[in-house]
Amino acid sequence: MKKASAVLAVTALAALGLAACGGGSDDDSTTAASTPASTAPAGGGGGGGASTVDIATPSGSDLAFDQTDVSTKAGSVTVSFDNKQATPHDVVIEDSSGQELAKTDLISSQTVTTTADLQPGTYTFFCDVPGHREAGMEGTLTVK
Ligand SMILES: [Cu+2]
Repeated sequence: MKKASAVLAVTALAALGLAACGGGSDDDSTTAASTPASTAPAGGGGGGGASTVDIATPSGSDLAFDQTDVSTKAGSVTVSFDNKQATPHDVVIEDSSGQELAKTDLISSQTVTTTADLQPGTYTFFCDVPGHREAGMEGTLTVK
């Protein structure tokens, strides 16, 4: 009995020692790996940029978007629309002259995306279900 316990104790200590060593080298590699992952200055790479804008509705039934002011960078812009409500909504992107540039499907309780090629400027996004934009389902999309 006593001997078995001693063996166990030694084994446990050895395991601890190994774990400590392993942990140390893991920490080193983690640090090294995370350094290049830090955000590099984007843009300036010339037009190839793609970005995503998230727009969602609050759960419940308010005729509103969670966001009223979103911004992104010029290029291929994907709008990801998460409608948490059972009420169907969509998202339309319109430029300052009122021209429709992109529109998501009309959905309820799901997420859809649509993509538009956007130049720098100020755009409007809204839900085009009758009455919803007027009720407040509208916001500004700024493209830089
Ligand atoms: Cu709507």
